[in-house]
Amino acid sequence: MTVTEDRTGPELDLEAGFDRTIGADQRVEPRDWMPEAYRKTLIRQIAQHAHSEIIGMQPEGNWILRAPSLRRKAILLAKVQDEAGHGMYLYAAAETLGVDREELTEKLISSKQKYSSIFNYPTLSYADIGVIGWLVDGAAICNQVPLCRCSYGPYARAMVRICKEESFHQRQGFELLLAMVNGTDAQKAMVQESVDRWWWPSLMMFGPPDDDSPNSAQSMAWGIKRHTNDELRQRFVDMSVPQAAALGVTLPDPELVWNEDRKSHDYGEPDWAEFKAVIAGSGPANAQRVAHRRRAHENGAWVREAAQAYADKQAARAREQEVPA
Ligand code: FAQ
Repeated sequence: MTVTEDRTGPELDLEAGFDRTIGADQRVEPRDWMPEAYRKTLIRQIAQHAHSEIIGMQPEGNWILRAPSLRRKAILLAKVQDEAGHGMYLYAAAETLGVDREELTEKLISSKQKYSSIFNYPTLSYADIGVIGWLVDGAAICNQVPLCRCSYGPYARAMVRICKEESFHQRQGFELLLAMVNGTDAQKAMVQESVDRWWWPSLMMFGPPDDDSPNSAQSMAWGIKRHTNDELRQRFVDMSVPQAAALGVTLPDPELVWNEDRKSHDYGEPDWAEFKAVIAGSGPANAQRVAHRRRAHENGAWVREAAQAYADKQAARAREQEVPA
């Protein structure tokens, strides 16, 4: 815990208290004093993360009606529902910083806040469902496990549960791909074609290279991020190579090779111009994703109004029943 804000003690150095908390690797909690820039950075990152979970339901949701069996449909439905739950925990974590969920949704549907670049690519085959589980959830886990130690308590705690579920998602993706690569030649080819499309966008999920990442240094100093974008990307590459071998698929990078000196894989450069275009709104599915989210929000207006009317009625009843002291 940090020093709680106490404006009656003028000698109290709030910033020094915050710095001590960060220096001691302790958690900052919602009622603790925090620099405005720390609050803003967290709101930016947590909101982007929450939006990603919510928008991330769309590419997978696209296959619920076309899943090849009842079992696969049930698995996919459960996964998509989990993503909705993750979005809700994360919006709740953002709300502890003094923003409103409604305001964040408005910023998403007016494209004023970002969501992960990865969800701007279309899901063209059923193999994409397995590859999203394997690579996209795999990348999400690499990035998010360290966030369980984030300096901001509510975000760190939300990440613990989310990571458990993402691990399960990753396993189900791998299991689906294992079934497909052991199926017909056409199924195996479908998996390879999907890996070819998703590999590079998955590497981009970790963000720009470290020397082009304006937020990393400060976020690391504050204990929001625990590793740089490139460190996590490297970890993901090293983790994925043996998994690709187990599946019998090729990762589409001719420069991918084991480096004995570094005890890591060397790999090629992602297309950063493509990444910049996608996060600027010109990816293959940006317009469709945001329009779909906007429509869903508008169509849900009556539910929010009904819930509000019910809450108002309950509050009025509770007031009527209050016995005057
Ligand atoms: N996409 O200075 P940095 C999931 C932006 S959840 C879009 O390096 P930072 C679950 C960045 O915001 C996936 N924008 O930024 C799932 C900044 O822009 P701004 C989401 C990106 O914050 C699975 C600018 O570039 N996960 O997959 C991206 O220090 C399957 C400069 O970058 C999270 O959000 C990107 N990939 O590091 C759901 C994890 N990368 O705001 C369904 C939490 C960077 O200044 C199915 N977030 N940008 O205008 C993080 O760890 C960090 O925010 C990074 C970026 C690492 C993403």
